[in-house]
Amino acid sequence: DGNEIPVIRNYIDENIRSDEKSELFGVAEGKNVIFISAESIQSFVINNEVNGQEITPFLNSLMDDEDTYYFENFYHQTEQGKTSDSEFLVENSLYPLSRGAVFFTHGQNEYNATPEILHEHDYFSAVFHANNKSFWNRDQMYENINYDYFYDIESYEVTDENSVGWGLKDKEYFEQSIKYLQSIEQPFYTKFITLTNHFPFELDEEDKTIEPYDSNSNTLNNFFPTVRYTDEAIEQFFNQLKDAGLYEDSIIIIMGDHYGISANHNKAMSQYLDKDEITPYDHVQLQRVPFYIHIPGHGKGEVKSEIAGQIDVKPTLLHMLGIETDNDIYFGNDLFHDDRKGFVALRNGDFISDDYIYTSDICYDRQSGEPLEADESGLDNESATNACHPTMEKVEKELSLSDNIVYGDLFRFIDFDEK
Ligand code: GP9
Ligand code: MN
Repeated sequence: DGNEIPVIRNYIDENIRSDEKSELFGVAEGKNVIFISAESIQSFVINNEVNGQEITPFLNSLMDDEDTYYFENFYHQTEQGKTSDSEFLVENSLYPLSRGAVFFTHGQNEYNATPEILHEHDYFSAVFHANNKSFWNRDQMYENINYDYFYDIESYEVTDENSVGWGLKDKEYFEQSIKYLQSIEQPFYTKFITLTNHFPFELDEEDKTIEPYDSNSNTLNNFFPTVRYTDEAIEQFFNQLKDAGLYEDSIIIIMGDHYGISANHNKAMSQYLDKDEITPYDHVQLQRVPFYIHIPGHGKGEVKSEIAGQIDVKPTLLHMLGIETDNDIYFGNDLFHDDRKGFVALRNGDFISDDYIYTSDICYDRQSGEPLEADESGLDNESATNACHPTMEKVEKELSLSDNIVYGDLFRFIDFDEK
């Protein structure tokens, strides 16, 4: 019956929300938003090589661009709902569920998602994704959170020649999307979900511009050429946006949705990364995905090292658009604000804090990657793990408050428009 709402609001006011406006508040007011959800791209490929060749030349150059903010310690926070979980995090700044896909199980809940909020600010919103509309229950969820239009597979011309793996190749997909983007009302809020760099990373020979890696994992081996393909597709999309006259008045956000290479490939991964083994600490660090905010003409971009996650996208974006979130309920921070909560919660209760990484019941020093345990300073194992305890409790609390909202459909009881 909504009795928990004051508790939740109190938590947000004390731990999440900041009273002051961030440095970039309003920087993109009235601009179009082009959000690219880049399938399975992990941060370890950025500024890295395979067989002596750059994997992502375009994304590397974008990172150095003066109009771009790149977040090098940005984590995905998804679970079994994969892409749909990342969408849920981005649109709502709520956590997905620890089992199943919230898009399916709670697709009919009341939300206060970004498209709904932007609707109130005269934005037209659309998703572009060349898959069946009901995959991940997207058709229902998108309608529920007020997306104006979903350009699903029916909007694309898909043939044997222009498809590979899961479907329409990314280059074809962007190419075919431009005409729709030109036809919709501005300002728009749009989401583009790529597909080619999806497990098992199939690619036609003619599209392979770099060679696969050589290890016992074909999954990891083939990952690199498909990542490069998507990198080229995004570069091409930037050029098409410029040609279409859509670039200048837009901001472009690129985010990896979740990992592509699971822990099943740790042996090959340790070979690639030239490590003896992938420790639990390394595994958490591999959950970093690229996050770019590109603001044409801004000139003040930089590489940001502060910890961040998908939960932070909604408040960051809304504030950039000059939209206040005083009455909203969300668990992320504006990434352009110094006043932040200091941890990124993974869905399984593991976390990254400014100082520590907690996983597999081990408290690691974040900088060194060394477990805190009995050492010269006389700390016993238990008190070493205790260094992580205060944040463990906060993470647990935050995840459970978010779960209460989803399981209880608590937003039914709130009118977010009333001030
Ligand atoms: C399917 C695409 C991939 O439409 O988003 O989904 P995933 O398997 O990555 O969740
Ligand atoms: Mn995905």
